[in-house]
Amino acid sequence: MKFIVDTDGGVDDVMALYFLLKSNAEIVGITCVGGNTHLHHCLNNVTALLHHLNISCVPVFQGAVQPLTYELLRCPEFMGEDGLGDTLDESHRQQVKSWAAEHQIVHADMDAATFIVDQVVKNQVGIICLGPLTNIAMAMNKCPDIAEKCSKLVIMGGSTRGVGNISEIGEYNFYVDPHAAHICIEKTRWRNPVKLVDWHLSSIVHGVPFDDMELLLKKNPFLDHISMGLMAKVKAQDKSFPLPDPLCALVAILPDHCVKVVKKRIQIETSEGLCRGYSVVDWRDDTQIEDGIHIIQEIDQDSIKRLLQVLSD
Ligand SMILES: [Ca+2]
Repeated sequence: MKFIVDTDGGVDDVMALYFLLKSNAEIVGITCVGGNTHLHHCLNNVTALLHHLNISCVPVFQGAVQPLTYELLRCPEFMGEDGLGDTLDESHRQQVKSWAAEHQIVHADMDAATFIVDQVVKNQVGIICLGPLTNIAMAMNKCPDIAEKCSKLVIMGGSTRGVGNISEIGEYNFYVDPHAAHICIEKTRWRNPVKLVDWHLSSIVHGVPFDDMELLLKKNPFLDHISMGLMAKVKAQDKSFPLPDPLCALVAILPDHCVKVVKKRIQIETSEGLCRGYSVVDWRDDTQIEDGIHIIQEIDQDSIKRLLQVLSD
């Protein structure tokens, strides 16, 4: 199946893209959105990965600089100013820029939402969403038909059990652009139920033990370098290393390895305040419902091992 990857260019986004590209997933394009870092840094980070892997056949598109309604809220304390822990020096950046220009990696003639509409309508591609959902909501607003055409929508976002990361109960992607999450999760009935990889799954259920993560990164100097700062921050406050975006990528290309999935209605709190961005799940009704989101609750260990193996290569 063909996919667009929509990303906000942080450390785990780059890991997810690394996993997808190394797994030979059919990526027809990468769309960037302002989130963990500013849009221009996101473009640079994605092209830095493509340069590292010497892949020049995947086009990159510029999307939204800001969320639909709120001001952009980044988290440089975790991912640095540039989204990769400020680890790439200026000469490396310049080298990547020249390479990207030479190979025409970034397509400035088409914005991300237009590319998404074009590919979904023409080719019924799926979308893997690793950042705030601004680009997808803009594509929906531009052409509501994409809901009927999109073969698969897999989203990293939300927190279905009340444990947040950017606030007490708010997960970053939904918190930053809750209006876009509302459009994509609550308002739109997609052809196939949305698959949701939430913060609870990423941090509590499938957090990777630090020893395992450090062993893996030792074998991959590129990923090790960009994740040094994040690793130190996470070690200081968490019990394990979460891989939200790589898990989202895993669910997209190996859906049969989701061993526990529930279908539930979810609403998104859009107003400012304590519960901003919260993904409110209706856990009351256990009967089958017509509409609803597939919340991934557990992924089998074999596929997690495969993910870690690819990341260490
Ligand atoms: Ca992300």
